[in-house]
Amino acid sequence: MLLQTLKNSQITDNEISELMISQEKVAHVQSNNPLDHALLVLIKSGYTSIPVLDKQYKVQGQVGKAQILDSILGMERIEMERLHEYFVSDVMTEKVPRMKKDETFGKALMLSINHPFVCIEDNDGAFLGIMTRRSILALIHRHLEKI
Ligand code: 2BA
Repeated sequence: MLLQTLKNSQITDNEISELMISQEKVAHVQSNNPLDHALLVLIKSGYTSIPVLDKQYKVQGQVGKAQILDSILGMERIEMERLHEYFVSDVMTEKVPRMKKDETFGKALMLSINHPFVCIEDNDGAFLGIMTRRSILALIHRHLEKI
């Protein structure tokens, strides 16, 4: 019933843009960045995990605090002095949910079940921004209020 309502409701281009945090506001790193830089960006931004982009602003994957700390976990302590030995490419995962801007809201909703954010790309694969679980839930809430 809810899904049908959402499928039938016209989610306009405007709303998709509204949902998206645009690229310039998304905290991100590049795969050739040293790991200490990536940890700094993650700590300063407050996010658990952020997109990894290449020089052409194409999505390569994502990296999170847990992966970084795991890579420098010693037998008895976190060996922070080893941070500069690694690059983002050593610990990132290429698994990142992604979709094109003109794909359906249903796809974004489905992806957000298992992922806190979805990367949005244009037809050439350039990174446009992210759609977060929070903005997807907010849109559903807005549509439910209209029923
Ligand atoms: P998390 O970092 O695990 O954040 C989970 C939720 O906690 C966020 O959900 C948000 O509601 C809140 N939160 C965390 N850090 C925050 C902060 N610095 N300021 C305000 N609220 C904060 P969502 O907003 O749905 O975001 C889902 C995921 O999308 C985040 O997961 C993060 O991985 C990513 N994300 C969100 N905004 C981002 C941005 N501007 N740059 C990079 N990644 C972002």
